[in-house]
Amino acid sequence: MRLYHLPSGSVVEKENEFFKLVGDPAWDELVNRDDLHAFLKNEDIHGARVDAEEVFSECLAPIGTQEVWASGVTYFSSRLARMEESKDAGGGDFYSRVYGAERPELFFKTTPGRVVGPGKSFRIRRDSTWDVPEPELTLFATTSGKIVGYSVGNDVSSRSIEGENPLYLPQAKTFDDCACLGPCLYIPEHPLEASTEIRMSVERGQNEVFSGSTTLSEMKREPEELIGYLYRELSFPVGVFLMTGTGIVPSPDFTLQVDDWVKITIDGIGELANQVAIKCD
Ligand code: DO4
Ligand code: MG
Repeated sequence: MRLYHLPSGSVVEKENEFFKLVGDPAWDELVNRDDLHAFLKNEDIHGARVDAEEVFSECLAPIGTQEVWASGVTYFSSRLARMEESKDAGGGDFYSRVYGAERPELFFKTTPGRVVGPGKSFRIRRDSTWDVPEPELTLFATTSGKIVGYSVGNDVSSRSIEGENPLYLPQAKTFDDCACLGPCLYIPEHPLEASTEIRMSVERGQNEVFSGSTTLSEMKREPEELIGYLYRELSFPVGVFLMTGTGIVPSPDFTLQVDDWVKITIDGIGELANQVAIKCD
């Protein structure tokens, strides 16, 4: 099942049909339940039917007041890219160490107000010269730490700032409109298969200037392992979103440009499409 967050309320998609939820529950309370799949399956809460077109044209990022966290260097391709971009700053060793370490790299990505939903523009920094989208499976875990949903995330990043010094990571990662999330929260009965594919393309005008793909089998860490570390000394009263790291890294000569469209698809979840903007004064 898929759950969409619309300005007019929440909509559940079941077998290609879309239903408003009875009683219009608040998003935070709706999603933060360990039995979310069973709850949404119950037809007693399925209200009026909604057109698919209305859902896709209006849906917002599937987030309420949750924090968004992220994981780093969870794919071999990301380890290589980080080592390359930081070699002049002497940072390469950190990335190879964290890839092999027991403890994963986890960092705070952003607050919900800096997250953009489907079809909306995200930002790249004016003081950055090398910018990339990072297509990432994004977990939603409840207060108890149970992973009940998945979404498509874009951990937009400045490689020039991160590459200059690993201590600049928060500036490379967190700024206005620095994350994209959507189009829905996917709530399967069972965890995602390792064969689940993540695909990304970047379109510039009429041209596709990048395309790439990976599968979850390439990820070095298990989703439960990442959530386990995140919850060690942190509590999340309304649950949390956790991006799981990128396994698709464009070649070093690629940088995002204003007006590029980034399209990310994850099997079962759907497509998240966003355009690049820059901050205007
Ligand atoms: O180590 C820096 C962040 C890496 C990251 O965001 C990723 O691997 O996806
Ligand atoms: Mg990332």
